[in-house]
Order: sequence, then structure tokens, then C-alpha cells
Amino acid sequence: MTTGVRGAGPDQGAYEYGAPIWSAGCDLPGCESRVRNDGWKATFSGGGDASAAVDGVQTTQWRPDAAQAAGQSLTLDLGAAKTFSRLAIDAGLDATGHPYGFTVSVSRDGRDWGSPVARVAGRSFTQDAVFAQRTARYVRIELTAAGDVPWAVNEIRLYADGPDAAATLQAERAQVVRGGERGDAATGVLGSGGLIGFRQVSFGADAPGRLTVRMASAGCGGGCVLRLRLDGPEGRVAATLPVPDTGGADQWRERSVRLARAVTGTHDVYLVASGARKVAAVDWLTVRD
Ligand SMILES: [Ca+2]
Repeated sequence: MTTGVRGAGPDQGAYEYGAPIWSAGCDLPGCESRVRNDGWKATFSGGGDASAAVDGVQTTQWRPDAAQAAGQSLTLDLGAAKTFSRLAIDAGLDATGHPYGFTVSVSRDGRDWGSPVARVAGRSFTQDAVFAQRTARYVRIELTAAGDVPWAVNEIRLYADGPDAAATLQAERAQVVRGGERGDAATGVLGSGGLIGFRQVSFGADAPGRLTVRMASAGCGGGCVLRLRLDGPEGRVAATLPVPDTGGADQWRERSVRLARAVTGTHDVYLVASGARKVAAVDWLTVRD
């Protein structure tokens, strides 16, 4: 890895000295938009412990005793309303337990389900159901065909059209960067009115989370802030984060502040700099508990 070198060549070690630190995990668009599993529960219509289907571990598998039959269902409780537009069933390396067909339904209260949002037939290693984006707390997957062997699920995942607010939103990957250089791994120093923006960010928590920003700043004199604004650069302020003097535009620090109140649903998100000609460079931001 020899991109983003500072000086004559790469420094020895895991990352480039003085550069923003890397974040572990996949940074492809499809990974960023994965809905965070923060303690989902799964219930099988035939009873038994179905927790392995949503325990966040790809190698643990749920597999009931009975062979597949139409009407068997797994119901997920996401704990709070989440926004998503794609469901993927991962059966790992087990090629025998894929369902022959299923429907996906969603519900806000776990009682009123309406018509299925997706119908899927045919078998593949990962079975995706794609539908118009929904916000719901409960998801039901119901088989529509019989099979010789039991259904098997290693992990169920949900994805949204945009990133989850709890993901690490890398500033250099923002859809909008204004009033500062985009940069390879972080923005340059944003001036007052400068901003970065992310489209269609999913919020789902019932309680206010914390905005955390990794930033670098010098010479602001205590009067600078970064504001988290919703739905537009001039939109409602969800949080105001004072910018500290970190000792230089290459001295990175994390700072966080609690949101004024809970934000739910999907919003375009803007981090807007204010207070001085040079406010702060931004590495990443996130909203989580
Ligand atoms: Ca699992």
C-alpha cells in the first residue's frame, strides 16, 4: 500500500505517520449501507432457539429439525424501527439449506403485516430480496415451497439506500464537500460555512445518540463549532460540537456531544463548520450510543 505517502516514501509500520488513521472494515458502498445489528432477536414459527440466524456471527448457523415447508417463518425483532431496502440471507458454505422460495413482510408493531414487500424464488448462496425502502421494527421471512432438508440460515442482513448513521462516515467519501479540499483520507481545513454532506443516512434509535467527529484544528481560539444539520446545509440543527485546538491541522482528536433529541428515519446529513476562516479538518463522523 503506497498511496497517500507523506515525504519521500512509505513509513515502516501499519500506517503512515501523521496521516489520519485507517478504519477497519469494508468501505465499499454496499458495506457502508448495512444496517447495524444491535441485538436483533429471531423467532421461528416451529419454535426452538433461532438466535444463531441474527447473532452477528457468520459462522454460527440456525437449522431447525423439520424439513422445509411452505408457511415456515422467521420473525425478526430489530429492537427499534430501522430503515432498509434489501434483505440478504446468508447460509454460509451450506448449499443444502437454502429455501426454494420465500416472501418478506415488514411491520411496525409486530401485528399488522400487510402484503409482502418482496417474493423470491430460486436458490443461491446469498439470497437477496430487494424492495422499496421501508422503515419498520419487525421483519418476517416466510417460506413458500417445500424442500427435502431443513432450512439453514447463518446470518440475516439488512441494507439501506444510504449509510447507517452508526457507521463510520469517512469525510473524503462524502457526497458533498464544500469550503475545503476533499483530500484522500480526510478533508483539508474547512472554513466557516464549509461543509460535508451525506445522502440518505438511516437513523433508527429511539434514544438520542452521540455525534463523534475526528478532527484537527489550530488557531480557532475557542469560538468554532461543527453543527450537524438535517435535510439540508441550512436544516435543523441536531447537534453542536465545539472545536478544540488540537495543536495543528495534522493533530487528530475525537470529540463527541449528545444529540439534543432522538433522530429517526432517513435524512441527508450535513456537518457544517462555523466560527473562523479556518475551522477544522474532518477525518470522519458517526452517530451512535
Ligand atoms: Ca450466525
